[in-house]
Amino acid sequence: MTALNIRNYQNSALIPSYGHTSCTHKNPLAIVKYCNAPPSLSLVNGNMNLTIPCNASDITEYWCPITKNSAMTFQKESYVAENNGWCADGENIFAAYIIPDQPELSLSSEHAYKYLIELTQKLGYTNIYRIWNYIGRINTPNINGLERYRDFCTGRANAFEALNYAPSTLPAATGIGFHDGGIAIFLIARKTPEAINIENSLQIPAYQYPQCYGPKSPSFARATMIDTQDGQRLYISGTASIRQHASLTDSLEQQISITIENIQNIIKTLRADSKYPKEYLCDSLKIYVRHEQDAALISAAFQDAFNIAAKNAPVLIADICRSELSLEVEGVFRS
Ligand code: 3EB
Repeated sequence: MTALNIRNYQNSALIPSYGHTSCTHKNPLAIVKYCNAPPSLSLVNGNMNLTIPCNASDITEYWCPITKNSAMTFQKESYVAENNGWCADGENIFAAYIIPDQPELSLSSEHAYKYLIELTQKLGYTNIYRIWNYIGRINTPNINGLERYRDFCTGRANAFEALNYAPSTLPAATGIGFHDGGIAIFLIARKTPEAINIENSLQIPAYQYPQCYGPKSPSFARATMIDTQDGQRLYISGTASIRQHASLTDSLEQQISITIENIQNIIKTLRADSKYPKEYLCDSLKIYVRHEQDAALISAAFQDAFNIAAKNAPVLIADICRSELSLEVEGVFRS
């Protein structure tokens, strides 16, 4: 496997967009469909098509490189097998791994993470700046009685430890559950090395959660920011109603307002630091809602709080990694 040497998109980054107007999603590296279908990977017109099983939603997400000159076209290189694949443009890579369902998940999760990290190293896209994890039946026990999310977290942490990742170098991530399937993991990475991982002063780092949440803590930062040829992009991790390490779940309204404050606090902290830009605009959100009947209230609150149109803030009906939580929200902001 050799990656393109042409840095035709130097210092660009992959961002998601949604909907069906093809002109605004020109030349994607990957298209992710969240719909009622089994997990799958395929190559279509030179880009990767990834299906994530999501019973109650039908969302299409396009991963395109951003550049100042939007008319620019670029070469792509890709490889897709049954359970893993990638598509790259010389600066950016989108890589995915599907783990078939099984009674115990930590060893296969460790293997998938090692595979993906080593793949990015081999191809030269060493700066992994954002990861997504979609886990079938996330809140149910595995064959040994350990919750499947905690089982997955163990394997993921073991992979990062084995590859000598210091906790502070872990990128932003999302951990979400769908009704069936094993695990689908995808990541975005690039050749330009710098990334800033950001924590939230209202929460303890996830990688320091106490053991009551599982044998190994979740491996992710609250946000990752990278510089691009078109300003900064801030990738906010899946964010929920958690303060320090405890879930706050008195009411749905409380979960909404705590989650909004958590995202706002990350941005507020950046704005207060003279090293970083002063203004951040919301490019897109992805809103995960456990109970379909809560979707309208939750999505209206987030559209309002972050001044974002509904078409750029899709709602997915999904399970959240802590069974007591009703929502989790991720997003991309620009400076
Ligand atoms: C939390 O803050 C909520 O395991 O990759 C959010 C984002 C959550 C990512 C992950 C989990 C993950 O702990 C859950």
